[in-house]
Order: sequence, then C-alpha cells, then structure tokens
Amino acid sequence: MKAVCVLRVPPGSEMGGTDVGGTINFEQAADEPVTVKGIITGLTPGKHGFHVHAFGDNTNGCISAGPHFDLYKKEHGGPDDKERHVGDLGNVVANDIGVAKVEMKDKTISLSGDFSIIGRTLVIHEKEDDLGKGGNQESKRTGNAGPRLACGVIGIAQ
Ligand SMILES: [Cu+2]
Ligand SMILES: [Zn+2]
Repeated sequence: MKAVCVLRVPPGSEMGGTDVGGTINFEQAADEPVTVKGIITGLTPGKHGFHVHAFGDNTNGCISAGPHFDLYKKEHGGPDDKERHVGDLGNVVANDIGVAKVEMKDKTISLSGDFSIIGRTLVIHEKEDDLGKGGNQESKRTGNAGPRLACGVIGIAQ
C-alpha cells in the first residue's frame, strides 16, 4: 500500500512569507514497517519536528490538524520510544541550504487499521522536537517543536 502527502504553507498562515514545501511518500508491505521518504525544502538548517497530527482538517491552516495522532493517551516521545504518540516521527534534518532528505522506517504508524495515518495531517515544525526529554510539561505533549511551518493531508497513492 502507498500513500503520499504534499506539504505546503496554508493560505493565511501565521507562517506566511516562509516558503516551506515538499512531498513525502509512504509505503508499506503487509505487517512491515512503513517507509517514509521524500524531500522538504525552504527550511532553516538543522532539526525540525515531524509528526502525524490527529485530523485531516486544514480549514484553519495547520492548526486545525489538532494534536499529535495518539490512540492510547500516551505521552510525547521519540520514534524509538515505547512511550510515544502514534504520530511521533521525531525530527528531520535540513542541510545548510535548507533541504531535508527524509528517509525513515517506522514500526508504529501504519497505512491500514487502527494505526492508519491515511486522512490525517503530516506537519513540519519550526523547531527541533526534544522527543519528550525537554524536562517540562510541554515536552511531554509536543516536544517543544514550536509553530507549524507547513502541513498536508496524507492520502492514498496509486
Ligand atoms: Cu507536530
Ligand atoms: Zn507527540
């Protein structure tokens, strides 16, 4: 099964003026981890939080995507942690010209069933995700990743 997401800065966004964008492809064979691959451009160099948020609703820009996709009221964490939201994909790293090449495998998200990310929103953040280790309450909710730079709904691909 395959899925795709086009990340863009929504019209009227608080991040208007930034030109972040990209395309992320998802692929999964039965009972295998999901391969997440793509390119995001227009970033500042360094790490940026990268999550699947609960709703495929961009009516109020990336904000209406809601909190991190979470099935069991877990705390925020990193992709390799047991205690994590389903949507916690960690960080992507942009190079010195602001391009992040994304290539990861994730065992928690899925393209079908309860853990399916189809119809939910992928978000790229302004700041680094501290993976729940920031030592404050917000770290256990959002990883202190800051404003949502760009987002897009994850859809079924051919
Ligand atoms: Cu997020
Ligand atoms: Zn989270």
